[in-house]
Amino acid sequence: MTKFINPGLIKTNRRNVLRGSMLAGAAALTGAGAAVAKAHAPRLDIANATSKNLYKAAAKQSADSTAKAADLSGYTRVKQELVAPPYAPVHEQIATGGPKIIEITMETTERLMVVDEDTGASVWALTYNGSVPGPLIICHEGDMVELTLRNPADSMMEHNIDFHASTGALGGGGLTHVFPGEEVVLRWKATKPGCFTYHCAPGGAMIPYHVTHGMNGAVMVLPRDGLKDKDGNQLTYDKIAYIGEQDYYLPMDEDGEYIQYETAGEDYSDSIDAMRTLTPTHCVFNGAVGAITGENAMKFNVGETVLMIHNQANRDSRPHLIGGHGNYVWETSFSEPPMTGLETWFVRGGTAMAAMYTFEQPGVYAYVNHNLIEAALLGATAHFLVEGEWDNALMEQVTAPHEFEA
Ligand SMILES: [Cu+2]
Repeated sequence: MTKFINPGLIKTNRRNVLRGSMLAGAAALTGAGAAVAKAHAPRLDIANATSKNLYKAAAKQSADSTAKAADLSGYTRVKQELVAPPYAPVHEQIATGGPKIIEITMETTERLMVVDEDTGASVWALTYNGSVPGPLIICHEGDMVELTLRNPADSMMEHNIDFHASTGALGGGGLTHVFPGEEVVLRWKATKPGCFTYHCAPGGAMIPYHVTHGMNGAVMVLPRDGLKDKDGNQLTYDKIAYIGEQDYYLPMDEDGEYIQYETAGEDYSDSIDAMRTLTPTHCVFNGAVGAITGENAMKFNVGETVLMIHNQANRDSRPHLIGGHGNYVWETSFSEPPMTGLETWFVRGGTAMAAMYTFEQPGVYAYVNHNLIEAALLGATAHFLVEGEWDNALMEQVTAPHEFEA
């Protein structure tokens, strides 16, 4: 079947579309992408209307498909209430009962977000459910995820979703294009256990534009019998810390001040220029500088085990827990035995991964991208505040700092 993908609804032209297309061959140009709008005055209504008719045609084609209906017998339907990061939805670590169809709903909310209060940097974030990253989705291998994706009527742009955990149709991206005021329902089967990213992928240069405006998140597909070490022993966690690392490329004026925009999408051409540098102005955890530091620190107790899920949809990262370790680290699949005792681990750009640690000492732990420039200057730092009894056997300040005699 054919799906029409409009690679750009805002201030674009055919040359940009072709140069930016990551879906050559998969994307049929609609011509709407050639509707060049004036800078800062995108004629989205025209572009949207043109594409909409083509989408309707594609939907009809899809409806005429002769493919066999999926056998849903044996599945139980459940709803998963998604929650804002850094928290995880209520879930079972070890699946009880048979496979489930997990119903979730996400809205493609476009909202102005402050990225750094100190500099006034802000972004018209493109989000799933209003947060950067989008909410964490959790299921088990063999379950189906049934997503209702709703694009609010007051949105400026079309959106969709590509689930790296799914199989077919550009990860569902080809079947989920929704224009403002539309909703779509996609069901996909979780066949591979692990943590996976999901992100918006409307086509062409709009793909990195949406992804670097916050439109990404993670799915965790647990093995039905839960996590195991290399010898098959059960591993469980007490809490999840869901970290979405976001690289932003925010346009600046000649004076080096961050430009403020009136509406979502207005920064499109400036953003494309900034993105071309491949040099992010910010690398932050959960949308903004300080989103998980200071008063926003996550709280744990000594003896608690945390599963740190790290999502980076666009760029490599190297998380490190200062003062702790990755006791068990799954950089790729839950089918592989976890690596153990890591100091720093790796997030391939375009993935989510998991690391497990049990706290042994109280205090403040900094969870950072150990490119320390990105951690300290660009924002990639989170704080974990851990309470409990200090263990002198593990560490002790034998003598406090004092002047020594020369
Ligand atoms: Cu989008």
